[in-house]
Amino acid sequence: MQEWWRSAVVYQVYPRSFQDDNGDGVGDLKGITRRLDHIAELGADCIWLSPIFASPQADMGYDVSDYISVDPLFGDLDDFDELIQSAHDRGLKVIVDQVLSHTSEQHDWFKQSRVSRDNDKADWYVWADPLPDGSPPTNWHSHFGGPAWEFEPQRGQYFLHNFLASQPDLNFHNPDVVDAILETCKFWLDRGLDGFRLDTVNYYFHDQKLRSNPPAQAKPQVMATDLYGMQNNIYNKTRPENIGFLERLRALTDQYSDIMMVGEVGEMGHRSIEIMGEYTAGTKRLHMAYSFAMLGPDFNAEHFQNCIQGFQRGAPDGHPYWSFSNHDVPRQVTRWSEYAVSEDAMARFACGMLMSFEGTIGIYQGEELGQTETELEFAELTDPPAIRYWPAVKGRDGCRTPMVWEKDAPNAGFSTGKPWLPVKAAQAAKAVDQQRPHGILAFYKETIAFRKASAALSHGTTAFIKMPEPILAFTRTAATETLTCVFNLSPDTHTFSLKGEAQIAHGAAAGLDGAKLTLDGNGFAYLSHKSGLKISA
Ligand code: TEU
Repeated sequence: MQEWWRSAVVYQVYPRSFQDDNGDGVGDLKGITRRLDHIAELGADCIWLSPIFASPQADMGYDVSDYISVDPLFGDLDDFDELIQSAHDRGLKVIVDQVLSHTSEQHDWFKQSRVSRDNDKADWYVWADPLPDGSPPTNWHSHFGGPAWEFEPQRGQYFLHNFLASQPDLNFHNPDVVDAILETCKFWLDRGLDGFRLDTVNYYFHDQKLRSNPPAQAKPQVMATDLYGMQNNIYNKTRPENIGFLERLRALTDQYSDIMMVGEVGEMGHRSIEIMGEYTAGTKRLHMAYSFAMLGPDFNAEHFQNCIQGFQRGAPDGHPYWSFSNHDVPRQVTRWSEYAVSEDAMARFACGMLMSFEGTIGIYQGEELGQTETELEFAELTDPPAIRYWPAVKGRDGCRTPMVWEKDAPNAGFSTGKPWLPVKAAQAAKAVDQQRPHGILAFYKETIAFRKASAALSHGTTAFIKMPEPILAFTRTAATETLTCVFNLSPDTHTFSLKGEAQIAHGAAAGLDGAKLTLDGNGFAYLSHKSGLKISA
C-alpha cells in the first residue's frame, strides 16, 4: 500500500486566524475543532497547524518558549487532544509546526544560557566572542534585517539569531540539544500526532569555523520580509551536518506508524529544489520537503517545469510538496494578478495547475475561497519586519488576516471580539457563505475530488510536452489512466490542434471542438485519452 501522504492534500491552518471560540480576537484550538467539517468537506487529507506552543508571540508562535505545552492563547492539552480526536474521526491527519532551529528568548534554556559562560545550558545556543574591534563574529545577516548576531553583556559575547533577536538559534552541534529536541518531538508523537512540518529545516546547523558569507547578487523579494539577498548564505545554513540530524529524527518517527514530516527549505531558486531532493532522498531522511520556489513572483511555464523536472532529475526517489501560498507570502491571486483575467479566473487556474502536479499538495486557509491579499494600514501591522522596514517591506500580515465564514456576521464570523488583524470588506465578500454553487470553493472541492479519483494525478509519472510560453503541458500516466494537462498562463486566448481522440475531463475556460482545443485566458484542461495523443500549439 502506498503511504497516505504521497498523494495527500494538506490544508494549512493558521491558528491565530482560523476561528476564535472564546472571543479574545485570536483564533484557538476549540475554534479549529468547531470548523473541522469545512476542511473535511473540502477533501483535504491532513491539517498542518502553524505553531500552537507556549510563546511570547513575537513572531506569532515561531518563537517557542516551551515545546511541550499549548499556549493559553490557543487553549490547553485537553483542547489539543480533542482536536486530534475529532480530526481523526473525520479521517483527517494532523501535523504541527516544529520550530526547532531557534527558541524564544523566553525559553528557560536561553534564560539560563545567557547569564554566564559556565552554566548547564551555556553551550545550548550559538555564542561567539566579538572581533577585536567589538563587532560581530561574522557578516551573517538576520533574515529579518540587520546582523544575525546580538550582543549579550552578561556573557560579553554575541549570540546567533537567523531571524529576530528574540529568536536565538539553538546550537545543534551540542548533542544534549539534539537529545532534548528529539524528546520534545517524542512527546507529541506519543499524544497521537501524525507528524511535523519542520520550520526552517536547513537552518539547524551553522559553520563552526564561523566563516563569513561571500557576497551575492540581489534576489527578488519573495517572503515580503526579504532583506537578505546580499549574501550567499552558505555558512549560516544548509550545513552538511544537517542530514545526520534528519536521519535521527526519521529514526524516531519510524518507531511510530504512518508518521509524515515535511521540511521547509528556506532557500530560493534552483538550489532550493536541490536541497528538497537531498533532504528527501531515500527512506531515511524526511518524507517530503517544500521550498519557496513556487511561492514567489515567478509565473511562467519554464519556471514550473524547471521546478518539477529539477526535482525529478535530482531526486528520483525523493518526494516533493508543492504549494502556492502560506502564511509568509502574498496570496497567489494577488501575487500573480498581472497575468490574470480576473481574480476568480486566477484562483481557478492556480487550483487546476497545483492539483495536477506530481507530489503532495499544500493549500493555505482561504485559498479555497479565492482569497486575495488584505490591504493594511501601517497602524494595523503586527509583523515585526514590516513594522521595522515599512514601506520597503510590506510584511506578512496581508495573508494572515482572519478566515471569513459569514459575510454579514461581526468580523465575518471569525470572532465576537476585536480581531488581532482586521477583517476587511474585500475579504469578507469572499466568505464561505458567499460562495456560489459554481464558485471557487466548489471548484476546489471538485478539483480535489478529481485528483483523488484519478490514478494519473495522484500517483502517475510526469512527462513534459514541448510548448512555447505561455503554455505549460505535460502528460501524467498511471497503469490505468493517462491525462494530458494543458495550462494557459496568460490572459490571452490560445488554441491547439489535437491528433487523437480526447475529452476534457476537467478544466476551466476551456473548450474542445473536434480536433481544436481552445484555452481562454487562464484556461486549463485535463484531457483524458488513450495513449498517443499529439497536441501542438
Ligand atoms: O519561515 C522561514 C522563511 O520563510 C525563510 O527562511 C524563507 O525560506 C526565505 O524567506 C526564502 O527566501 C519560517 C516561518 O514560516 C516563518 O513564519 C517564521 O517567521 C520563520 O520561519 C522564523 O521561524
